[in-house]
Amino acid sequence: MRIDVVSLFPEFVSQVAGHGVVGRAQERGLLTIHGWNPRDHAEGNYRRVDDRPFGGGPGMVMLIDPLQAVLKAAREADPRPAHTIYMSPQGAPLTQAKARELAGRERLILLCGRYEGVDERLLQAEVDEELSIGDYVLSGGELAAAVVIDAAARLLPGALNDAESAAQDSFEGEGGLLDCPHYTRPLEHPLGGVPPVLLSGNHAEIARWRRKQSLGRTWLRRPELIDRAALSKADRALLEAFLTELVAPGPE
Ligand code: 9WO
Repeated sequence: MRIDVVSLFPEFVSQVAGHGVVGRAQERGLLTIHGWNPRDHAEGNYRRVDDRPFGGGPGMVMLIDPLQAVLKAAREADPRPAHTIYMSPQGAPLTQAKARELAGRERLILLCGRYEGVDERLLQAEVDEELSIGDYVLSGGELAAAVVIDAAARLLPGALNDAESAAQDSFEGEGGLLDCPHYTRPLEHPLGGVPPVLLSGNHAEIARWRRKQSLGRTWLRRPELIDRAALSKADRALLEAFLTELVAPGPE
C-alpha cells in the first residue's frame, strides 16, 4: 500500500507514522508513506498557498492552484489510481469498517487542510471522500491523517505480530462492544485485588466473565452500541446478571 500525504507540514505526519506498528509495516515493505507540500507548487516570490475568503470574515482559505498542482504531482508519482480523501470535521465518521475498507486500497492520498479550510471547488473536483475522526476542531488535518494511517496500516496483512493479531481478531469478533477490564501482576496490590475468576483456570468461565464485562461496560458507557449489536439470548442473560450485580453486589 502507498499513502501520499498532502500538507503544509508533511514531515509532521511521516514522523508520527515512523513509530510502532506503522513504522514496522514500512520496514516490512507493506506500506510506503510520501509527503507532498503545496508550497513547493505555489507561484511567485511569496509562494502563497492561501488568500482571504470571499464574503469576508476572519481567517484564510487554501488556494485551488497549488493544491491542484501538488495533487497532480502526487498522482503521477505512481501509475496506480489513488483514492483521495480530505480530512475534515464535515466528513463521514471514521469507523473500524471504514479503516478496513481503506486498508484494502492500493493507494490513498490524504489531503490535510490548514487555516479555515480549502476552496470548495478544489474539494468538488479532486476529492473522492471527506472523512472525520470525531466531532472536534483541530488546527489542521494532519493529526487526523495520522489516525487514518495508523488505523489502516495495522490491518495490512503481516503488520501485526501473532498476539496483536489475536487481540485485533477478538475485538472485531465482539461485534462492536467495548473491551473487558485487564489485570496483570502483582496479584495483591494496595490498589486492590484481581477478580478471582481470572485465577480459576476455567477458560469457559473466564470467557463468560469477559463477555459479561464487555456487555455491561458497553451498556453503561455506550448504550447506542448495545442497540446496534446483535445480542444472543445468552448475551442478554449475561447483561441482565451484570446489571443485577451492579445494584446488589454478590460475595465476589
Ligand atoms: C476553523 C474555524 C474557525 C472559525 C469557525 C469555524 C472554523 N472551522 C474551522 C475548521 O474547520 N478548520 C479546519 C482545520 C479546516 C480544515 C483542516 N482543519 C481541521 C481538520 N480541523 N479539524 C480537522 C479534522 C479532521 C478530521 N477529523 C476531525 C477534525
